[in-house]
Amino acid sequence: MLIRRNLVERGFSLGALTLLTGCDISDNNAVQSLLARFSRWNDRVQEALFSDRRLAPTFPESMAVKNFRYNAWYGPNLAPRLQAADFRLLLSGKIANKKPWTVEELYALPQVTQITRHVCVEGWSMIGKWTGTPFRTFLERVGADTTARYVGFECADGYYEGIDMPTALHPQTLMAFKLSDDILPYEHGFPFKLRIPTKLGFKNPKFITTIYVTDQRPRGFWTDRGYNWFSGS
Ligand SMILES: Nc1nc2c(c(=O)[nH]1)N[C@H]1C(S)=C(S)[C@@H](COP(=O)(O)O)O[C@H]1N2
Ligand SMILES: [Mo]
Repeated sequence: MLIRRNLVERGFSLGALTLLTGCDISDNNAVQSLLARFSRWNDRVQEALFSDRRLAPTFPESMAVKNFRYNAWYGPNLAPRLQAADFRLLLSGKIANKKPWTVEELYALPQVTQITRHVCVEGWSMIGKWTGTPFRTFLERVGADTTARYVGFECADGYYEGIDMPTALHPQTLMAFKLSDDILPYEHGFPFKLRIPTKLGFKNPKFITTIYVTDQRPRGFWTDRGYNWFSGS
């Protein structure tokens, strides 16, 4: 446990190091490639240590905030406003039934509630209450090949992310339809977002329009900009 903690912390401080040291170090290709190599090694170790039995902490309802903070690389006024009437969730890759899903169909899935902490690398965290269907339930419904290695996401704002299959099947990984008992507001990802309490905030994609199952590791918007791919426990 202690070892895992250290590795995870080292993963985060690697990102912090890159930020802190600024241009000098990032101009240096040798240092850059060493950091990248270390980061990839770190991803492999974290992936190997990941256990689907290890749960993120949950909290009492009284600790959940009502007005959850918004974040994206642009302001809330520019956030996509996906409309229920014409929204279709597209599926591709190693999935048996690729029929697109409407909001009504999604919201008819069985649901659970969880109160967990969202941690953003930008230095804030917040406890929220999310309600939705376990992602595992959805993947089973559509006949996803759960022996494949990854699940990838494409989003309406051009964001993209991916997670390893053990994380996709983790019992706390949700397709969240509600935040604080209300249908997810537009800026938080209506009609749903992926809520993964074992991961940093940037690995929780919003405005998802396509889900695909693949053996090739999907790229991530922030990973392409220097953050660690695994970024979680
Ligand atoms: N499509 C999309 N998803 C995204 C982002 C984004 O910019 N676009 N930002 C990520 C980051 S860095 C954070 S901290 C959370 C913020 O989610 P929230 O607005 O619901 O708090 O969304 C994540 N998912
Ligand atoms: Mo974030």
